[in-house]
Amino acid sequence: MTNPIEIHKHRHLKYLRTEILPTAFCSGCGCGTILNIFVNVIDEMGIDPNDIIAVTGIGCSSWIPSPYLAVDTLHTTHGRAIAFATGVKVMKPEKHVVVIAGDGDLSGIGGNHLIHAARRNIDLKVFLVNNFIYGMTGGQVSPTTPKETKTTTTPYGNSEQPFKITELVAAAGANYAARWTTYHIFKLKKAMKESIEKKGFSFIEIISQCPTSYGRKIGQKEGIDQLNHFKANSIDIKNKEKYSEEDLENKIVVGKFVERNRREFVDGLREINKKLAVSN
Ligand SMILES: Cc1ncc(C[n+]2csc(CCOP(=O)(O)OP(=O)(O)O)c2C)c(N)n1
Ligand code: SF4
Repeated sequence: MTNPIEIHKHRHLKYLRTEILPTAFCSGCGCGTILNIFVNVIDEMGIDPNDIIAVTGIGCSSWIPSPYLAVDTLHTTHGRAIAFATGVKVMKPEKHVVVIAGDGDLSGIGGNHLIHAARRNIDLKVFLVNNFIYGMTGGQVSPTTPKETKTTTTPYGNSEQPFKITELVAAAGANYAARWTTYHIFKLKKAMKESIEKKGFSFIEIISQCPTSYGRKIGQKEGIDQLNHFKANSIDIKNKEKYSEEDLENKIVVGKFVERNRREFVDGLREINKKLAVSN
């Protein structure tokens, strides 16, 4: 009899570039978990990989779609994934255009593209992998690094206020914005499905572990230490009111922050084109 685990394994291999496996991610990194969840999502939703265009920037998280996903991918420059993805979506609105990249990439150098894509409400699915650091380059401070944290570029502690990215994207106008962690695999999977089904700018901030460039600097040496931290410190957005603003500083608020049905950007362009065609 065929081993069911083998069947399971083979069903998902068609979504991956098997010739370059295993991945280059460090042991215990959250990037592998996110890749795994995304592959399960497209498989369970029955999405044809030919209908996905994955766009990414530069960083460890940017390696989740490229080179590992066996879909059309655009591996762009640092911070510019959303700008490229915007062009792709305008020209190929029938495709699922998915962006997966890091907090440094999407909220640092690419922060402006992020807020304006949310404001335009363009139908991109953006999965921002927040490991609180510039992982690939060895642990420099990022816009999401918590206050007081010692990094290679803040050796005496980070004096800056970190971004609350999900709140920022929700306020900028996205149709869907949620935050989950790599500990919440089933909830994250459900959120990815919801975000793909939702037309408009859909955003999930995925809090993820980087034991190599972040965890070991904050006393959480192994990936599992960071997962335990996520588990112990996450609170559901539904219970947020029970906490003071000060208490919330050290918590990870998870859940769906916004879901609405504002007009999508490419649809808006089409409406204008139609009006122009009638008047000419
Ligand atoms: C224009 C430009 N500036 C800087 C870099 C160097 N660089 C490469 S990856 C990276 C940051 C990666 O951090 P993040 O986007 O958070 O991804 P992670 O590696 O943590 O997943 C930087 C600064 C670059 N490649 N291009
Ligand atoms: S440096 Fe960090 S983010 Fe990059 S692969 Fe290693 S653990 Fe993952």
